[in-house]
Amino acid sequence: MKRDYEDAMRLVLPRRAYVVIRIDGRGFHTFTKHLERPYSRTLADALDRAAISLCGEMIGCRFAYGQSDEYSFLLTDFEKENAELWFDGNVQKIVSVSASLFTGYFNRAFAGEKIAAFDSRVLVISQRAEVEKYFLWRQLDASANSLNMLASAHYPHAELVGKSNTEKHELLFAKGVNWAKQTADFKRGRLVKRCADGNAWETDLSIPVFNRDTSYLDALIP
Ligand SMILES: Nc1nc2c(ncn2[C@@H]2O[C@H](COP(=O)(O)OP(=O)(O)OP(=O)(O)O)[C@@H](O)[C@H]2O)c(=O)[nH]1
Ligand SMILES: [Mg+2]
Repeated sequence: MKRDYEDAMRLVLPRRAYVVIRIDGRGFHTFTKHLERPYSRTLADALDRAAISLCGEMIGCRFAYGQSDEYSFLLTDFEKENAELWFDGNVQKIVSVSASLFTGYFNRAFAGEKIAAFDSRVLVISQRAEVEKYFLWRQLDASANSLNMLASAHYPHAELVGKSNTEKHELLFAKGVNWAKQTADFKRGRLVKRCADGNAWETDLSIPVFNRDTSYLDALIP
């Protein structure tokens, strides 16, 4: 049974590569229906608390980047000769346990009536420059999401369909709303990184625009 059926589905990550685990809220369009619009601090705080707890459980976690209803964790196993890979790189273990831990921690922190669920996926990236691009990509998505959320808090969906980002900025401007003046972490996302003591984890809510200040990610990616 084990060899014929379990082992047949056993997928293992390669060693000494960059591993990204992305966790994303399931159906959060509906889950967040009654939350603060455009941006909910309650939601962001609960996601941050869950990310901090998960960072502390994963082997080889370097940092995590969060925005909207998602968090991406970077794991590495090559700084030391004998460094371990979380669950020895067993993909099914990594995605199922990361999703279940994050879900548990989030629901405990959020303490809502409905239960939130999260999916998890794992990516392997071989080149450092591509890891940087991955996080630039998620941050571009953060800004796009944040503009859409702001626009849809002021205009009905039908008026925004097919509108470019520039047009959305203009529509908001017409109502005296400026996206640029919104809280930094709702525009750029948030980071969970190790505290100076090297043990605990903390959030950074005032991260730069990654492709404007490249030194920030540069210092974090091994
Ligand atoms: N009210 C509110 N909603 C938010 C906030 N951040 C994210 N969301 C919601 O979360 C959704 C996340 O989008 P997606 O992950 O693309 O879609 P989803 O509905 O979660 O669907 P799946 O991820 O495919 O399961 C957004 O569409 C928003 O509706 C927030 O700060 N406030
Ligand atoms: Mg989602």
